[in-house]
Order: sequence, then C-alpha cells, then structure tokens
Amino acid sequence: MADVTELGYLGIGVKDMEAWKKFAGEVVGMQVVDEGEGDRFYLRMDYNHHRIVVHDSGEDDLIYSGWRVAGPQELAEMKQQLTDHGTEFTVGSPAECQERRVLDLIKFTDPGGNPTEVYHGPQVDTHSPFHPNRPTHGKFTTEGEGIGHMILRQPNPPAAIEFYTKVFGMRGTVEYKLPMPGAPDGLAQPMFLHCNGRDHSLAFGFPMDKRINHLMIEVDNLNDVGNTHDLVRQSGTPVAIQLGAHANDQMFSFYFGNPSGWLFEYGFGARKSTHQSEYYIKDTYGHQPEATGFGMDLEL
Ligand code: MBD
Ligand code: FE
Repeated sequence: MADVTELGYLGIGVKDMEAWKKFAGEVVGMQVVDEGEGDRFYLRMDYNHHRIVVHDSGEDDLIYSGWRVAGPQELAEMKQQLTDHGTEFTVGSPAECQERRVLDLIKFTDPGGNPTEVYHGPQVDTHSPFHPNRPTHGKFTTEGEGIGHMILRQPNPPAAIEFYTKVFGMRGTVEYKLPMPGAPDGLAQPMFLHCNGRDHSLAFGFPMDKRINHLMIEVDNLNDVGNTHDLVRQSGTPVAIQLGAHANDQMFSFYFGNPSGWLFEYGFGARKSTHQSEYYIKDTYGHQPEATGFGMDLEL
C-alpha cells in the first residue's frame, strides 16, 4: 500500500489578482512569481517551483489540492487503491503534468466533491533560492511536511475519514469536542489527519460554505509570527482568531482573512505527530474569536 507523503500544492481561484499579489508578498511574506501567462501567477515558499497557483478564475475558493507520493511505483499503487475504493480518476496528460510542474499526476474528486490530485516528482528550483517579497527572519517550514494544513469541506465526515485513511494511508480521528450551537448534540467534533511529521495536514468536520476554511502555514522563527501580526494589523486585514496556542499540535498561531474571504493560519512551534489519538475540549490559551463571517465562529 502506498501512502501520501505531504500536502504538496494548491490551486486557488481568485477574483482580485492584484490584491492577492500584494497580500501574499507584502503581508504573508511569500515569493510572488509571475511568468507572464496572464491567467495565473505562482506563490513560492521554498525551493519548489511553487506551492500555490493563483488562477484568475473568480471562485474565491480552493480549486484543487495536490498530494505527493514518493515516486512512480507509489503512484501506480495509489491508482489501484482508488480503483479498489471505487473512485474514478483520470491520468494527467504531458501538458497537464508540465502545467503543474510534476513528473506525473492523476486527478479525481474526494468524497466531499473536492477536486484532488496525487502526483510525484515536483520541479525543485535549487538554482533559484526562495526570496520572499518582504524581509523575514526565518523560513517557511515545509521540509518533509509539505505546504502546511488545510480545513476542507466534507458534508459526510465518516466517508471522508474512510477515504483519507484507507485510500491515502493517513492517520487520525476526532481531536476536539467543542460547544457549537446548531451542531448535532451541540458539539463540533472536527477530525485531524497526518501523513508525515506535521501534526495534521488535513482537518474537516466544521460546517463550511467554501471548499476551504483555512490554510495553515508555519514559520521557523517566532519573530515572523509577531512581525506578520503587526503587518496584518497595520494593513487592516481582519483577524478571525487571535493569537493563541492549539491543544493538539501545540502551535502558536493566529488566523486572518485573505482577499478571497477565507483564512490563512500563520503559526510557529508545532509539535510533531504523536501517532496516538487524544482529544481536547479547549485550546491551551488565547485563540479568542474576533472578526466573524469566516466560518470559524466557535470557542476554541
Ligand atoms: C488547528 O490547526 C485548527 O485550525 C483548529 C481549529 C483546531 C486545532 C488545530
Ligand atoms: Fe488549523
């Protein structure tokens, strides 16, 4: 059985390309790369050609996620695992592989209807060191752990947990029971899944309008959380969840709105996956809600 090894890339569709360039470069501290295609630009976080493709397609939502496998053997095994599960896939054409800057890929939808890709062999540009559009103290933490984590819309969480554990080989379960008026039993019971040393690369079980609620990106220097927090405040960017520490990954983080109206979580200092389940009823400290309307109106 082949397992996915990291959440490797995302494609997002946006309405305001210029606002996204400014936000990603000047507030978040990514590297904005425009190769002149006109309908897209790229966001870099490390040596990879890109981690995010920003498409001028107007959805203001996630349009695809790319999960990495180790190599061609694993991609072949993943095809068999999808077939055994009854999930139909298409094989990426050479043009599609070139567009994604990978050696090979397959495309399908996950049980929540989210367009999903599995690939191997990303283009790594060691000749072009990561160069953020604004000064940073440190770097994004991506080595062996991928882009970060995302919260995906899953109308049927049991079907999603079955897919991501049995087909993708990820591990995880419910990690919080949080009071939420309107939820079954008045409780939100989100699930968190890992596939490498990152505590979770995927979570779901929150009620959501968009496909994605937030993308968490991690930095290796605490000063970058403080500095980014200053830039978020100075730019009038809404903060949906204030600075605080999560109980599960023990990360110090905060959440702010992006120009598409979903959230970035920006954090430092997460512990590694423990590979054993436990659950929490509250976060360690902080993480108070502030700006509403981002689908994270719950008491952590
Ligand atoms: C997370 O990263 C998160 O986004 C939430 C809501 C709870 C715990 C860890
Ligand atoms: Fe998160």
